Amino acid sequence: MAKPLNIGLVGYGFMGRTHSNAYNRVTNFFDTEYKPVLKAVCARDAEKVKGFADTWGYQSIETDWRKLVERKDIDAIDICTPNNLHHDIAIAAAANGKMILCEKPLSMNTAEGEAMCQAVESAKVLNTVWYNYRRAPAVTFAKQLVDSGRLGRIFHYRANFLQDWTISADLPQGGTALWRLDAAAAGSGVTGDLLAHCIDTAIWLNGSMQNVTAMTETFIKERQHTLTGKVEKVEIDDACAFLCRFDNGSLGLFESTRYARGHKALYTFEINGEHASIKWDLHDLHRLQWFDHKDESNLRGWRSIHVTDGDHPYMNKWWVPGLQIGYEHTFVHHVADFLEGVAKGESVSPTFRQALETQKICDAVLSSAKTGSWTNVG
Ligand code: SOE
Repeated sequence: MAKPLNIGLVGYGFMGRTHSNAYNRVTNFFDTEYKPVLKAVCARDAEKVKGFADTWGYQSIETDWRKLVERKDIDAIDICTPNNLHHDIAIAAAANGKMILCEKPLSMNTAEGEAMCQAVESAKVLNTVWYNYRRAPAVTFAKQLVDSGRLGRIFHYRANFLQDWTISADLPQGGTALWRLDAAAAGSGVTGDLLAHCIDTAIWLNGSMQNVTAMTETFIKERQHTLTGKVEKVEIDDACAFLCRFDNGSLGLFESTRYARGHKALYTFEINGEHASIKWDLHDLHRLQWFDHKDESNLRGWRSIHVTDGDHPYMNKWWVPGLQIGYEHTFVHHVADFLEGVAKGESVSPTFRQALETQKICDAVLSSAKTGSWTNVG
């Protein structure tokens, strides 16, 4: 019989649903020593949070996160709130000895993130940040290929995260679902929301970055604010592009926007090495593109690997070879790894400290966009 791990979730938006789904499904597929128990969900609106609790199977509700983090029957706090609450909730949860799973990005900025790292490290509580794309089997497989050295020396790393949902000038900022457009709640725009994913994957696959040079743009300068009802200045970046130099000497090129008409969530990355190249695309997330210069010259070409076989990462837990899985499974994998970490008493990657590196890069990118100069990372 698996041991219970009592979860207290704060926030019930899109991410609250992806995490709750993962907690509910994980032990159907993964044989873990611990089983998540959905003890409580917390949000300000009692009626709505009750509805969420009923839908997903939470045993109780809270309307004040301070009460939730103090509850003796909670083992782990899952933070799914807008970014401006991550810091306070994490610090209080750590002070109460809770394990913490925090949505990305870790924090509003490096200073907050550093304080959060110190809090979990001095309280010695297990911690992780939900950079979920690391656990798409094709991305984990890319990591195995890079680590095996098969690509040889890496020359280039290229990533995009393109969306198109904020093009309309009539879209307001702030409030439920639209807090991502409000700098006071989100900290930044596409840099913290989308490029943070690209950066997390990049430093995982290709190592640390030394310095960056960036440009940002806010195409729609004013929007109605849902909370105040007034037309207010938009302070987030709608688009951001940056160049960087990695510690291993390779060059990086990153672009993100919410103004690429036709693209809903096109996250792609490509790595070019001396012997081989890799490409991945979130719209086709169960495939990894692989080009190997060692192939016979007349047979050389890009292979499209269907990452669904039993010897591909995580895939022996799901259906049979050839049958693919999708987006929500990345969260199930994160929970499965987290539970394995709990059994061993270890935090799983990315830990708060590892996610702080992404935060530092985001800060360097935003600072470089302001000054127009190359900026060293933290
Ligand atoms: C924004 O639209 C968003 O939902 C991000 O917040 C998520 O992190 C990303 O995975 C998909 O897009």
